[in-house]
Amino acid sequence: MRTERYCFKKASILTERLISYRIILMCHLKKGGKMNDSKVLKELAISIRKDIVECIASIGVGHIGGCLSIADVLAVLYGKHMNIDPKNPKMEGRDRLVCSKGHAGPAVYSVLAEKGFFPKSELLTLNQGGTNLPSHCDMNKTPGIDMTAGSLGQGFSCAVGIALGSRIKKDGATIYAIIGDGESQEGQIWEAAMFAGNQGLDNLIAFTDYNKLQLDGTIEEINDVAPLADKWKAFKWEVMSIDGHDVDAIDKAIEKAKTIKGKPKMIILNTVKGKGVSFVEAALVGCHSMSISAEQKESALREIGGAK
Ligand SMILES: Cc1ncc(C[n+]2csc(CCOP(=O)(O)OP(=O)(O)O)c2C)c(N)n1
Ligand SMILES: [Mg+2]
Repeated sequence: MRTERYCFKKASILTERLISYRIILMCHLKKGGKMNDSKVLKELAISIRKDIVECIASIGVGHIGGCLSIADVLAVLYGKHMNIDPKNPKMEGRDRLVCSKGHAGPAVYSVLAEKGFFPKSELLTLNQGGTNLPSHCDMNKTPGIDMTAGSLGQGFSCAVGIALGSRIKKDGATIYAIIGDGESQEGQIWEAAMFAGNQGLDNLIAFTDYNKLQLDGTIEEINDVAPLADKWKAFKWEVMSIDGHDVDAIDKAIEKAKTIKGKPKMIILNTVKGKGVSFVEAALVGCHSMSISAEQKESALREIGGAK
């Protein structure tokens, strides 16, 4: 009995220590600390990937490929750059993220849960009756989701509108948007891009998840968007092209983007659809929406690794 109580006490102390360690690290990042940014962001990306797998496996099928490809950019945005408050998701003047490729909802839910917008256990309710986490992003359901998306092309237009509104209000917010490379075939993307470029919306930082795959084939064979950088430049955007899985490169690109005035910024993320889980990566176009068995879930979690 005494031994049991002793073990329980020890376990609670350990848990408390782990929690406070995480809080200290997160506070450190919030204050703009540089020490070990890279290590902490990489760890956050690992946690996000594991959460994505758990979340999608809970219902057995989902857009796992396009979720895993944006885990690193989400880690850098939410781990370091975004001015947000999980206790006050509608905070005035907060930075926004519009995930215009709204089918990557589970990736955004994972980072929101990591940040404490809602309990991580809710991830296991994905797309089930009564859930706050539908398969595609819905701002009326999920705390921390800034724009409903899913009909490709539309979210990005909303991001441009939010950036314009924020500039008029002078609230100092930075508006971030993530669009897909397949999504970039939508005419609406280019209408919004032209408007943002002409308005010189420098509070808008967008990312293209350039994973070279869409729902039913490669981007190149279906309707090639290359040369992507030249297109955005022609629309009066500042453009950078980086390794979308290198958290340091993503961090540096965002830092640089924030200093560039007078135009919107596009950061092209060269990514791998399904990044981090080899059977998902290997499925190529088949990983767009994929079923995940209990065994596959376990093997994916083992492969992603990490401390938790
Ligand atoms: C207007 C519209 N057309 C079609 C779809 C169906 N759809 C959902 S995801 C997708 C492919 C998107 O490809 P991409 O943007 O490259 O996404 P990722 O590779 O990042 O998953 C399609 C065609 C949609 N959601 N909206
Ligand atoms: Mg794609």
